[in-house]
Amino acid sequence: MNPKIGVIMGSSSDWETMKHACDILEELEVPYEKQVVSAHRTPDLMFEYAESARSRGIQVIIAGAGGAAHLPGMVAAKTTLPVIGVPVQSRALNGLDSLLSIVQMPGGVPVATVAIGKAGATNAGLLAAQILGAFDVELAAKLDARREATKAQVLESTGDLT
Ligand code: RP5
Repeated sequence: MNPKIGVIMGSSSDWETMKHACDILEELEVPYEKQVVSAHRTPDLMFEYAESARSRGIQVIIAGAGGAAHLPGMVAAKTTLPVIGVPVQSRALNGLDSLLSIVQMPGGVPVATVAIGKAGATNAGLLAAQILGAFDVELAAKLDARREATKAQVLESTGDLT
């Protein structure tokens, strides 16, 4: 199956976080691709990736980066595909730098920014799937079933309060 979601990250050191987005896409059987694309170290590749994504069949891009996290915003500047930005938890500032770099986009060039770290990456996978699920009843049913399972787990967890 051709990939529908592009998962990119600024460094292989981001993989520990970004794998959680990919885990969700695997679980939901959404075809995706993953690649290291750095805004600062491989800027030409970043532009080429963003410019060619739609013609290659990509429908949503998930971009994770840490520190001076320019990747999601710069990719969004070069495509009108939806871009979801994942702030990776940085060593120096715990990801606050990543979050602010990604979330404070100028009006006109949106990046859907999720939480810092693992929860954000998980939600990026889910949000990407939900965007596709707006036009895909089978995928929407899987997402609904996942929500039901989450609800059941929370309800059952009261039993753990011993
Ligand atoms: C960013 O710099 C990357 O997204 C990564 O989060 C951070 C550190 O990269 P490495 O020095 O670990 O390659 O561009």
